[in-house]
Amino acid sequence: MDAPRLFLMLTGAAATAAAVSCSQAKKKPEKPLNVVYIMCDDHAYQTISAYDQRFMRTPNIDRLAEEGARFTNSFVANSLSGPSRACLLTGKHSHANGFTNNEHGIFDGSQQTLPKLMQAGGYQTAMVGKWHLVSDPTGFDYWDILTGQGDYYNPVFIRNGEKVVRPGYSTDITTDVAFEWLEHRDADKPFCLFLHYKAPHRSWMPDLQDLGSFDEVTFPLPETFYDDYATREAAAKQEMSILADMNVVYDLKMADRENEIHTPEQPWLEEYGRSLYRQDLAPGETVEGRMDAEQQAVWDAYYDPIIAQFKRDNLSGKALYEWKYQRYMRDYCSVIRSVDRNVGRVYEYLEKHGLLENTVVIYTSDQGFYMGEHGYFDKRFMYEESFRTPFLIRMPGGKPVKAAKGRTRVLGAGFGHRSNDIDEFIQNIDYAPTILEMAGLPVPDDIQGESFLPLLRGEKPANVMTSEGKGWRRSLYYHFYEYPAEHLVRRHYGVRTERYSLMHFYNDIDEWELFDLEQDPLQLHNIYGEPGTEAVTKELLDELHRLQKLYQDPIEQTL
Ligand code: SGN
Ligand code: CA
Repeated sequence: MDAPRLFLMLTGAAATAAAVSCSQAKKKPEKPLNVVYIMCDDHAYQTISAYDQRFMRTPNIDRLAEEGARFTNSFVANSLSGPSRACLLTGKHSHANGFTNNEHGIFDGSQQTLPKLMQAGGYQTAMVGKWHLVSDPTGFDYWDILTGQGDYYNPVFIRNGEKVVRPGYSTDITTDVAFEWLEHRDADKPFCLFLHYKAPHRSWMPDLQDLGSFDEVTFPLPETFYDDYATREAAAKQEMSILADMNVVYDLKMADRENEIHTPEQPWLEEYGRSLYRQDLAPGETVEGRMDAEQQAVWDAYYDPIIAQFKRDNLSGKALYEWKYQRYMRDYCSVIRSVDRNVGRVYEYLEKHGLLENTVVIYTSDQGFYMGEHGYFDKRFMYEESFRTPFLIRMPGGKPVKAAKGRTRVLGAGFGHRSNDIDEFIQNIDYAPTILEMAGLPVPDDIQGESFLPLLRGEKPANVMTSEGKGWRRSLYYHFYEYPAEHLVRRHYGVRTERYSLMHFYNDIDEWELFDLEQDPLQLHNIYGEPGTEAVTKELLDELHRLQKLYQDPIEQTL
């Protein structure tokens, strides 16, 4: 098939924007559309200032939204790395693409995927950075992936099957590798680049130049920080509590070269934390995935006085809990500074090479993340903070999208409405069909997601079968499987509508939770089974069953 043409596929506002800014190019042949898909690992929308201004500024990421659209209701299908990546690649829910959890999953790379379909449509495809799907990537002309979770310092990559250790900081290097590939690509063909940063995954190790960036900041505690989980048994049953489970050594770096920190409540955890953490730092025989001596010296010079102070203060109880939160936020936000800087580098590269006019740039994360809400870190739950994921898109030409008036929805903290906000529900199974449609390529019938390109054109799409007939999606399906496993979040599935979120935790627990997001946006009060909720519960259960049938989730058979 011929390389697709940008102006054939983008009609309406976005295409006009591109056409106007390229007006002098009328006589020149139309340029095909390129795709740069940037995905971070665990990037909470709460720490993107386009979404939330309580914590930090991300000017480069925000710029993408200003020159395109901000999706205010963007969700994942299964809030975990491998499964999310599999949803992106296939446009299908976890049970359908076969990759349900990180612990036992091996992605079946022989199946139909987005990069393969792009290749077949004349695209050059590349995957750079975190892959996390165990089997070797397929469908990419070039792949250069971090091993497993990847390392922050001097990371090991596998480049088309061959091991390469690259000195420096992971986020910078991942961008450098992408630039290197762009330099050597065939400029006569369009490209689709997947740029997947490891950052800001646990244990939130900042670039040396960003150490201390937030030392003067005292972060506000989230409203639900002291959640007592009353009415929510499943919410209480987890190991992702900042107080109880975040490790002061492994996560918060409170061990210097000589000393061990002793926490009476969890001595084994501290021990585990120390060996893992210092191992990441200490230069061993090689620096693969570890710091070299010079990097370590800068690192220790920053942390040593903080460790000394921590020991002197000998905090406990509430004071320790809040101290942990502040340290967590400082490290995490410092890691994001480098991500934002690198998004700026990508933008500059595209600008310098005249690619901004015909390249769509997407910024997202593999899932949301808790920044202390409900007292948590990590993700997994169908609760809003981890069910949602940021999704910002810069359209070719850079003109803000004029979104069709959406319906008013319950939004999270810090959202103020903008004219280029798209409020309709999108989910990560929609990315593949959207990208295909943007590229002017056919979307195979077995893809479960829907293209949201019409939303970007300011149109109201009518392609999804909803409970009320055809229209755009009015409910979302979710299914999380990784249990028993780290963090101990129980298996659950559920449905979310504009107003309600219903979830069922199963396996070694049988718990239903229902939230009225209009009355209780913070999800503190489970109203499942309360008198007066019978009708809405029935409606939601019907919708849940409809979605499980539609997507053919085998769990439907057990209900
Ligand atoms: C690691 C982390 C977990 C995290 C998972 C999954 N532990 O196992 O805290 O939930 O990754 O994250 S660590 O001790 O290795 O840091 S995911 O984003 O890859 O799904
Ligand atoms: Ca992740």
